[in-house]
Amino acid sequence: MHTIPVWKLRARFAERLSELYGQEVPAYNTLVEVSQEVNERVMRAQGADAERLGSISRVTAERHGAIRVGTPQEMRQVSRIFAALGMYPVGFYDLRDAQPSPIPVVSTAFRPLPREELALNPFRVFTSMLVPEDRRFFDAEMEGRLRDFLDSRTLFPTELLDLAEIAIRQEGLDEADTQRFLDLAASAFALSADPVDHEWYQKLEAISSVAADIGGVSTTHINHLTPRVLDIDDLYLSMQERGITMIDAIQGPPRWDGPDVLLRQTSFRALSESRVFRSADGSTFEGSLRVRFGEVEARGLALTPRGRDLYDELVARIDSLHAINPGRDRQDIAREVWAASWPSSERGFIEQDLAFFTFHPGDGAPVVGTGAGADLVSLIDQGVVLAAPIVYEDFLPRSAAGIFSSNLSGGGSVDTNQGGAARDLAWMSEAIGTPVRVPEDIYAEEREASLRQLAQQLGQPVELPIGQTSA
Ligand code: OOG
Ligand code: NI
Repeated sequence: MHTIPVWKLRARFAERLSELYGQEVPAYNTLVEVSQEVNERVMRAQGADAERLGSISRVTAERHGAIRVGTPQEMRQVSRIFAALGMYPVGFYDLRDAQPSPIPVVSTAFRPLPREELALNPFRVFTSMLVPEDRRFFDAEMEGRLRDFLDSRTLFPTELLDLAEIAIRQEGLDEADTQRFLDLAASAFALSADPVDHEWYQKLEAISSVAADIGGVSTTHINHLTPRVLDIDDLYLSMQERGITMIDAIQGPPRWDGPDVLLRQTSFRALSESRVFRSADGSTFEGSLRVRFGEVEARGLALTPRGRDLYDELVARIDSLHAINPGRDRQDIAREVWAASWPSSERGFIEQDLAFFTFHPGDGAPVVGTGAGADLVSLIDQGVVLAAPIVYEDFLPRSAAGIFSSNLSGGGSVDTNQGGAARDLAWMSEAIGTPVRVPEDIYAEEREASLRQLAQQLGQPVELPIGQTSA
């Protein structure tokens, strides 16, 4: 039997979803087209530098999608489908206290873990799960009705789940099973033609349109598919030139002259799609829903916990400066704060332990082993060691909240006097039945592994700056 390896299943699945989403949401095709134009422009202008945070073949194929499910059981099932594609849960995001609009979900992202797998195909899916037990959103009666509704539906057919188990066991599938698996998986993520119970949907929508999108319909669906661009400011303007209205701003860090960090995202608003509804008397009628949108992203350096603390502090500073001076453009304030607070080069990020890198032998003359730990920054300055940035592979809760809320149809209702159900990474791990990894732990392991190897190659231990643990 010729086995299609897991990474290829993942790449083919990402392609299938891209085709599907392009048919369902044609503006997505424009977004992909413009993203490719932007990436080609950046490649022409910057040459090899453009590929510092990922090869152009990776970036061109790179997508993230998002789905929303209702129950731990649905979460477990989808986690098996993703495991078959070599994607595992990373990060815990609680969007219930998001501003400006709280969303009754907790989320994780399924993605490949090792660098080599990411390089082969980095497909990831931001996956949110409803919290019907949260009394700030749902009273006991609504919780009960939601549970009954969710427990009675089947998102993923048994045949699909069985094929996922085979793929996990065999680390791939033969061609016939691959095709069947991809057909079933893509159709599980497609928009359903099932009539939507109008009264029930509206009742949920009054609480939260995300709750309605999850618990008001009989299936799940991919709600956006995001290409990666090398210049998101160019993309933003180019989309507007094509007549597509984007949300007000790019979410995340500002554009500036130093290294990009984490993640910058922007989107166009959900478009109205026609759907069939069923009214209380059983008759059906054609209506429309706005839930699916287009998003695009640019990725930067993965920040260390120290870098992340600084990032969070700066975002808070930008917020308070903006609150004092609401007439000023937030982006202008952000650029000033950025320029005043971050080092302007990757070297500075290494020196101050702000971002993750891997380290490799360079062409510089090898230093004679002294036995003592050699200082990494001076080895880099001497050309003995080369630093390669680790790109941020995860998400930002604030941008996620911004993306969610720019697409909400109504304000929803939240009763802040009620208690919320406790949820955290440990809870999510338990619910999925597989450990949810902490993003920074994965980046740190990668850095450690490169330092261990470097120490061997140089024949002497190498020390990270500012007392960071080294190999
Ligand atoms: C997910 C929104 C979050 C991102 O890129 O931050 C997200 C959703 O709308 O379900 O995809
Ligand atoms: Ni997204």
